[in-house]
Amino acid sequence: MPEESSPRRTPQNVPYQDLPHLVNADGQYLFCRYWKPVGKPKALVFVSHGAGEHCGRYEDLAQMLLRLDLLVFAHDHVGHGQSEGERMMVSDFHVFVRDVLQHVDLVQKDHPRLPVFLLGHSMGGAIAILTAAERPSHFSGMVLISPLVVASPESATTFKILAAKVLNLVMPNMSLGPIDSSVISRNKTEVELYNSDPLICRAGLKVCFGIQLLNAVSRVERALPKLTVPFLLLQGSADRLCHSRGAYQLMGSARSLDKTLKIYEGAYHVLHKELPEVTDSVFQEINTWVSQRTAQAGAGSLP
Ligand code: XOV
Repeated sequence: MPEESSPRRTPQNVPYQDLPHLVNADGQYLFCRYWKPVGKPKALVFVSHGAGEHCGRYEDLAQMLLRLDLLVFAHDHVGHGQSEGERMMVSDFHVFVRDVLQHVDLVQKDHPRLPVFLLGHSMGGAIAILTAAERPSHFSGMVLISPLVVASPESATTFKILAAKVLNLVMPNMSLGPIDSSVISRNKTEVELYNSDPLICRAGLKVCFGIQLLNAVSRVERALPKLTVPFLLLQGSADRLCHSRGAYQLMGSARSLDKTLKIYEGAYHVLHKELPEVTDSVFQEINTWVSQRTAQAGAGSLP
């Protein structure tokens, strides 16, 4: 049968030939997004989304970075959004990291010598940290919005971790239950958008995926003392999905000389979709931080 008659399609049944995409090292098709400035970009930014969500949720952040003349690019991680792979499954957490490095290398081929930044939220933050750790001095900076650094004390008690490890051997596909959407954000509109987005996987987190998240946490912990990339870290004090303890651990352990932490008192997990006073500040902080680090030599002052 000729190839044209059976094109690869997204889980939503759209042919990949009609969409920006890449093929990863396992032959899986990943849906990509690009926000390209009209002129020559000042820098590149890869956006790394979190567990269960997709990169379309970063449209507003990408538009803001685009207005700074940055080329913003992203893909839906394997098992997410419009990419292939069983929903919220990954053979090993490193697959996420490997795919990000492939995409970064691909875009950098067209833009050699431009600085590259990473922006990651939650699980996407853990991916960003591990990506930066794998390529010391490759990345010019990293923006982390409530990154996954420690396992949440609620979802991962010592007992639950042990139970998950045992369960993974006998029932890897058992559900640990879905993320409670009310703890995502205090902004009711954003919780509703999360609950109604067809590209979000709201099914229960499988034991085998929980194990990969725990692997990520322990790899991040080991990577931190080697981390030298400049970063901006934003964290809500009332975050119940990624505890603020993780942010303090990141600040304390990372070797980076240029590191900034901003805590949002009372804010929940998805700071870029929180109450307007929080989200406006998040956008402003990211704008200022990135602007200062992408300015032409002599144009700005840095710590
Ligand atoms: C675990 C386990 C761990 C957004 C995201 C991981 C929130 C969704 C958390 C669960 C079981 C070990 C949940 C939140 C991305 C990180 C989500 C999102 C669960 N943000 N995480 O806008 O990535 O939509 O963690 F065994 Cl560590």
